[in-house]
Amino acid sequence: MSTQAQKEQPTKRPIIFSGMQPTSGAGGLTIGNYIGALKNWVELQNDYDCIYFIADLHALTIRPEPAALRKQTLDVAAMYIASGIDPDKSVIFAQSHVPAHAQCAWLLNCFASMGECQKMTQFKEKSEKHSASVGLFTYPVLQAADILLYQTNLVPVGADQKQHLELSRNLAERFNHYYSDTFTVPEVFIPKVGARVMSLQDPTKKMSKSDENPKATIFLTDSADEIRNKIKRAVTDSGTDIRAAEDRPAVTNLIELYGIATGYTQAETEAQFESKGYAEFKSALADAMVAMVEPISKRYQEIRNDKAALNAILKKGAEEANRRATRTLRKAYKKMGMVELENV
Ligand code: ATP
Ligand code: LTN
Repeated sequence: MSTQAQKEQPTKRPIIFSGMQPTSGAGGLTIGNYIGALKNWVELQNDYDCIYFIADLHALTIRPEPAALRKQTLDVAAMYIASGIDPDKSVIFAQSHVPAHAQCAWLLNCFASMGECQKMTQFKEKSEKHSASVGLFTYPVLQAADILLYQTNLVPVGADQKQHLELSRNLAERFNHYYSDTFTVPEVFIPKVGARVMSLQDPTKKMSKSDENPKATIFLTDSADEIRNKIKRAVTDSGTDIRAAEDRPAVTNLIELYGIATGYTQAETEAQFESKGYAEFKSALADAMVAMVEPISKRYQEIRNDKAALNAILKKGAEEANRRATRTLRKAYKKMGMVELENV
């Protein structure tokens, strides 16, 4: 190859893949989703080949209302873009538009053991609350298929996804060992700060979009007044000082949120509020949260209202995702012994 041609070859950037379920109820995505995942996805776009999807097939494990699922899938797509995912830089698509996900999940189902799925914490927790479907049981296998189909190098997620990612890695390694190299073994990327934003009402629980108590969660669509009220009502620890410590989980969580929204370190925040009480700290935190969330919720409304543009983005994303996923699926089929038809 000539030097000129070499220069023109685009350098292959590592592949980033991640997604969220459209199981958001009325509220949509939370500041936990934003801080633990979305915010990092946006930052990674300039240096990596990024693919972000909406896990609508995963959402079926809790059997949502069809109309709600349809709406929430578009809500999540709009929220990705409002948060800064740029459809000209990253691939954005819905899982159900790429049949290879369900197909690859079947292949991996034949590689995963019952024991591996049974020990998943998320499955154990969810199946204790409701009677579980087989889909819920194999949820992490579908997640592995999502990731492995794109030859993903790095998966940016919050801390709660670590165990699922470990399973994806194990399945990739097992498959490669059995049939020869087929899938890239992905690494997990968990942010140092904000990987586990806690509930405002129970700081031992992670903030979750499906929490029954609306005061526990700040949604990215909340108004400034709603945000201020939720922070005012957030539980605190005994004592009055603004100091993070293991036995002060509520204040530690609020200090971490303040740091994320303002850029201050924990020590700087503690120094800033050294002789001040909760009321003053909470009011500053509320200002910082409103400043972080307001621009996102404003952009969100505009994007969500333009259904044709959203549809076009998802269509373009599905085309690219199908192209990439089909290539990997074919490779896996071939290695496993499926007959390839000629002239198709
Ligand atoms: P659900 O309540 O429906 O289980 P969720 O709010 O926990 O939803 P997910 O769809 O499971 O959200 O997660 C989407 C992404 O956001 C994942 O990468 C997850 O790790 C991250 N995430 C979710 N909640 C938090 C949180 N409280 N702190 C940090 N990251 C989070
Ligand atoms: N289980 C994930 C959603 C998800 C996902 C993925 C994340 C499904 N498939 C692939 C990263 C990569 C969750 O956030 N609850």
